[in-house]
Amino acid sequence: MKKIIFSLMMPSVLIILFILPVNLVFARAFNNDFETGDLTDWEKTGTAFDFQPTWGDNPTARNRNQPSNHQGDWWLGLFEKYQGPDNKLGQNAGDVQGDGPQGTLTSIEFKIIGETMNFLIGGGFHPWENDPGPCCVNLEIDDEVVRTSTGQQAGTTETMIRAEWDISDLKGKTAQLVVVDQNGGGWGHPNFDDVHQADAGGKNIPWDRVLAVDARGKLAVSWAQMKKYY
Ligand SMILES: [Ca+2]
Ligand SMILES: [Ca+2]
Repeated sequence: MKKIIFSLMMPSVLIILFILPVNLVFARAFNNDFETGDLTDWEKTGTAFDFQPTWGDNPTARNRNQPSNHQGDWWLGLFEKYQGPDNKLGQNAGDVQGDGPQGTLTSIEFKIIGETMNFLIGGGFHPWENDPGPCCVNLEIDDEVVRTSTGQQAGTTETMIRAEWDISDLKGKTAQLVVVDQNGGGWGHPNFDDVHQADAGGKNIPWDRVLAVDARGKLAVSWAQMKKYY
């Protein structure tokens, strides 16, 4: 009798231990485009990101004649200080924080599984290398910068364009993105939005699939542990 009850219960135990963690992890997406309207999945230092992400085409709202070219509603515009029509901070469209504030914004960890990484970038030309006050976006592995991009050198502009890194040699590594504003002077701010990894065909890989890679490792362990009980 005990054996029958055990046999009946075992599938339920398997479902709870096997399926539940998978669902929880597979539902996970990364705030890669700031469309949460906040800095979920990112950790800031300093003051540059205190009023980020910014909402809408604020450069156009302040007659800059350099449209932001952002994706969705929200993006990182480090000169801007406008968090949308519903903000309770007394901000108005066109408000700015200027170039003064500095800081960094670091993403959660993720696996490199794509061939390339692409994103929107604009703002000042202050490269990570050879500039005492960099404004840039870096890809870091073990706290070491392995890729970096900054705004355009010729015709510096708020308007973001899509940039791409070849990351094929980094596959399997665990990485983080870091947005850097270490410049309080002229054009001392980066703009950034909508980052993706892409496959060999250039197709963006959904972030929930990227973040599920770790889960597969955990899944294999759970399954091996379950088999021991049989
Ligand atoms: Ca966005
Ligand atoms: Ca700045």
